[in-house]
Amino acid sequence: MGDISRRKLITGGLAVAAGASGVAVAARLARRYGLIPPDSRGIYGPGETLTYAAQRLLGGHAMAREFTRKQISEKPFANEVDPLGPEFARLQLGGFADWRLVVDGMAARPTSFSVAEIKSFPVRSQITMIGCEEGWTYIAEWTGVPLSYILDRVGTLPQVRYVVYRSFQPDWWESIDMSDALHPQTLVAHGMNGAKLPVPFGGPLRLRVPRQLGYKSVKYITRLTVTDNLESFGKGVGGANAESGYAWYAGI
Ligand SMILES: Nc1nc2c(c(=O)[nH]1)N[C@H]1C(S)=C(S)[C@@H](COP(=O)(O)O)O[C@H]1N2
Ligand SMILES: [Mo]
Repeated sequence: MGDISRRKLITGGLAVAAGASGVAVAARLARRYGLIPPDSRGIYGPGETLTYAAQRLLGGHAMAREFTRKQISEKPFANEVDPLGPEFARLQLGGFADWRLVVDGMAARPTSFSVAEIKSFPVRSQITMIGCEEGWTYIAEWTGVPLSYILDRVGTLPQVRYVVYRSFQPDWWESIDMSDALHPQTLVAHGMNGAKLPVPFGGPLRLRVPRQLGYKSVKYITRLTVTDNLESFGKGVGGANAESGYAWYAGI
């Protein structure tokens, strides 16, 4: 059975279960299997819960489509960001030698890495599509270290369920579950199309989450925090975008 029809079947099945046996039963099942996204407000965001649950029941390890070199967009579109300010300019002038990526939270060995250290880790490249919720997309080759490698190095504790990631831009932070965090295509990216990751595209470091919409691929990352809950971060819905009404889970 193709992916699409399987997906319809499972989504439909959950919806039928919700209708037939009551939302409470569906909610109890979803909670039991860890299928409730943080922005669902329990059972009151049934749309978000069904999308997330359906995706996770399909198995978290489906790959985002990869393209060929020929399909790389000639003119990738950098979505404009708010001014980065004088401190960023100082760091950039120094070739980002002073940039740090802090990795903390529920880890055996919390630490921080320089960009040079990150670049010394095993690299993976992939040609994937990034898409904005506003409708445009482009295809690029992204190079970086799998997030799973970094999580391994710091020794995340077994109860960890999410990775929260923050940007140099204080208004930009997001989180993903472990299915996406450990996914082989989720990268701490430092390269794009064979060159250093340009600043407009998030350099020096960007989290690239190709299985979700563009807004989950946060630019200028400075901190990764592993945690077993999202309640203590911001308003408790898992990200700046979810706080302003977008879905926390933006799977594509
Ligand atoms: N720090 C930061 N990360 C960000 C943004 C931003 O404004 N600041 N915009 C997001 C949005 S809405 C999208 S769609 C993508 C755009 O990626 P692009 O500039 O490579 O097209 O970056 C995301 N990451
Ligand atoms: Mo976007």
